[in-house]
Amino acid sequence: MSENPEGAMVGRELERREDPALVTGRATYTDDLHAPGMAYLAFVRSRYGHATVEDIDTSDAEATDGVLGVYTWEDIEHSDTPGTIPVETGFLDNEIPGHPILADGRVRYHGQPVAAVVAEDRYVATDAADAVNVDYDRLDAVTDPIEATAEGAPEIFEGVPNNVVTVTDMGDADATAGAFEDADHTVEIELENNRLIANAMEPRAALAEYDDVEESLTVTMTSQSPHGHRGKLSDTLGIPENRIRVVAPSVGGGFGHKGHHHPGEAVAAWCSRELEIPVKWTATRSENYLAGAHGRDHRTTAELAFDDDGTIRGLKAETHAGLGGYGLGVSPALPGWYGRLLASQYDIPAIHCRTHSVLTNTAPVHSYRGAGRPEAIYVTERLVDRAARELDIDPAEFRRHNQIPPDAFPHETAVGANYDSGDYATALNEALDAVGYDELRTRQEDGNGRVDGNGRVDGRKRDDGRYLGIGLACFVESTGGGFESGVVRVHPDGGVTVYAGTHSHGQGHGTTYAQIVTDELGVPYDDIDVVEGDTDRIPTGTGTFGSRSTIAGGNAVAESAGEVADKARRIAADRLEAAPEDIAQEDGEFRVVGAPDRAVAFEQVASAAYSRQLPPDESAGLESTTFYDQDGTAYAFGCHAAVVAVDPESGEIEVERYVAVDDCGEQINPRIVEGQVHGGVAQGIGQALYEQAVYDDAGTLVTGSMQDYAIPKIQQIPTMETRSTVTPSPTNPLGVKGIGEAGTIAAPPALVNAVLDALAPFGVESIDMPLTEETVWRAIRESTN
Ligand code: MCN
Repeated sequence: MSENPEGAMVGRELERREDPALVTGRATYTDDLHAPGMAYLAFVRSRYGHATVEDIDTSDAEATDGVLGVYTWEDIEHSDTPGTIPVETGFLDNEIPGHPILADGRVRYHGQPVAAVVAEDRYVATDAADAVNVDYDRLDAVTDPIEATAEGAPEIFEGVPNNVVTVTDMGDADATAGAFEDADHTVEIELENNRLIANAMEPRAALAEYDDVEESLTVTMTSQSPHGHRGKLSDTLGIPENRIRVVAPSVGGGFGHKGHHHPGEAVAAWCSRELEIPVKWTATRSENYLAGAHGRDHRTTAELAFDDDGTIRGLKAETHAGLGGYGLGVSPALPGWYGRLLASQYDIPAIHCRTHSVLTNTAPVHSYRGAGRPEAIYVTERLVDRAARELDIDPAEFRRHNQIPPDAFPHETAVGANYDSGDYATALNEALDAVGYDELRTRQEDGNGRVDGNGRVDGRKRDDGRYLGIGLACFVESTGGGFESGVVRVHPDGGVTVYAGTHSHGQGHGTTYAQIVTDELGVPYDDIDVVEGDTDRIPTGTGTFGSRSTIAGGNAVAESAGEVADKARRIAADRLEAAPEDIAQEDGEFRVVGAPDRAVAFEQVASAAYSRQLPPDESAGLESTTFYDQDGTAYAFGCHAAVVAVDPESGEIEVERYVAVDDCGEQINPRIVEGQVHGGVAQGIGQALYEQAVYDDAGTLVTGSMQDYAIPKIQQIPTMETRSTVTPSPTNPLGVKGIGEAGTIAAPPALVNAVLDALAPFGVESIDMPLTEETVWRAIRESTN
């Protein structure tokens, strides 16, 4: 690493350089863009959850002034385009076709695109879409993933018996059964991981521009994974990848669902090719609710086996995961991977998890911030609390007793996860210390000696009539994975551009990648630009999801920067007639050690790299490309603690304290790390207390707008107290682990455990998210009656 003129930048709490444009409204989003001659696309969407499409009458829409085209599946079929977003079926038990970009005679979820209308004006397009008359024959619908597997349930795809696309077993069923037989105690819980909808500031949008002379397509769109979208557009439209450019400008957040390929972008591209004009589509918020990929939707029965002294012997889980009406990409396989994290922080000798991936008449389900890890940790942390209560052991003590000790890493769990490094007890202790755990428990126990009507001591009850609850969530999070490209290019004037295959949509890569490169290269931070989100400027990329960017993209740009720094040093040595090992880099110059007057500026070296002044065995140019592939998975971890006050009369919950202790290895920028924790916890609070996508029995989404689907407002988010520990990851040279999803993983179990703790005097043992006032009130009434 070179000496930076400004001192080391990695580890500094720099403000995000991208924020001024974002917070002053000057950033460019897809819907801000206008192309000459551009037309607007609107969809006719299915009104029903399950139906055959008998007839589509487009005549009124076609006759509307300003309408340029009205299209159905027949038009797609006749255009000799595949027209179907593929499902990666190789690993599935059942062959399911992909998602047709317009309905091919059947609709399988409310909101599925049935026809497309392109018009000169956005409002004309919407009105004309309303004028399309679709004749449906309704079919019975099923929206619950357990009911969908029952005998006689409506069949969603032919050839997929009981709507089960695949069943995945993880761990050792026999060993787990043995552990359960031998253990002193077992507890069982049933729980639902509620279905969620992503709420980015800009809903999904695409501006498609087909060039019929070049036979090439440019799609500017809300993407977390531009190269991934390019590949899917290629498959769906039959256009080779080298003729497609995907650009992702500011997207206003993604939270997972902008990594998946939906019909909207592909239909916009198809219409642009058909009409030979640019076509823009911007989903309304309600369209995003109806037909953007949803998240979670697990129903689980789980059991824990443990001994009198609190030692966990085994864990069993059986999960039905709703996939929605179609698979999208790898979505049918995703539920099968979730079991990989069920060991959480604990040394559990035997685990078995069976997951059923089930079609339902609902919007497709794919990854939503956390993608399987929140679901797994929720199961384990709920079980652990339940077991501690069964033994009347303090839940912190129960956890501590079972945590994998720091000297046991690397550690392979019973479900095959290879934990790289960890110090779980320290994170737990930090959280307990920060929240003042012992004092809170003493306060709960002492209470004021009240006895409720059933003769139970309710020490948790406070003078204001509300009940005090404390909840913990210890967690691990698999982060990183896949290769990533990182290019560092020094221009002849010494300026630097960094290109990475990831995409920042709120994470601040423009800041953190520049921090990494400035340290490696020894050039000023402000001289480094970071470019992401353009398949024509970046060689290739996997994209941003799975909290992988810092590990994969960060190490890719670090390695490239290191190679460029080595070459710059060799060129400087040649110009200074010294050996490279005798060259030091200081204050933007290369100097011969011991001869400070013999120096050459970085700019001169850059210029020499593009001239005939190169050393004889050096090639021209000063840039490097790395395709970085991480060695294993980095497991971030932490412990979050929530303190709640629950009013038993109204069911209202107040989150009085929220403490987050996170460990993401070395931190590039602690301020950004903290911001990521804040955002993730806010989303986790949303899942725990407010959010749920609800369908009625006919498959109609009844939470189709922000009036019905409650995302938390700022006054519902408590002030968070954040701390961190640092356990470097041996999987990568920067020693980093991801942080982008930690909050969504930890907050739901911390909060639900806190509320169950508060409700213990009422005998409430289980409750499902979201913990609305009504849910809490009913749980109290049902358990005390
Ligand atoms: N970071 C760091 N040191 C570390 C780890 C991370 O300084 N040890 C910094 C990174 O350099 C980066 C940020 O923290 O600037 C997040 O990094 P990382 O954990 O690698 O996660 P990704 O950048 O891959 O982001 C993905 C993750 C996911 S999967 C979702 S979903 C998500 C999230 O991040 N969606 C977000 N955070 C979001 N934040 C915003 N504002 N908007 C979204 O849509």
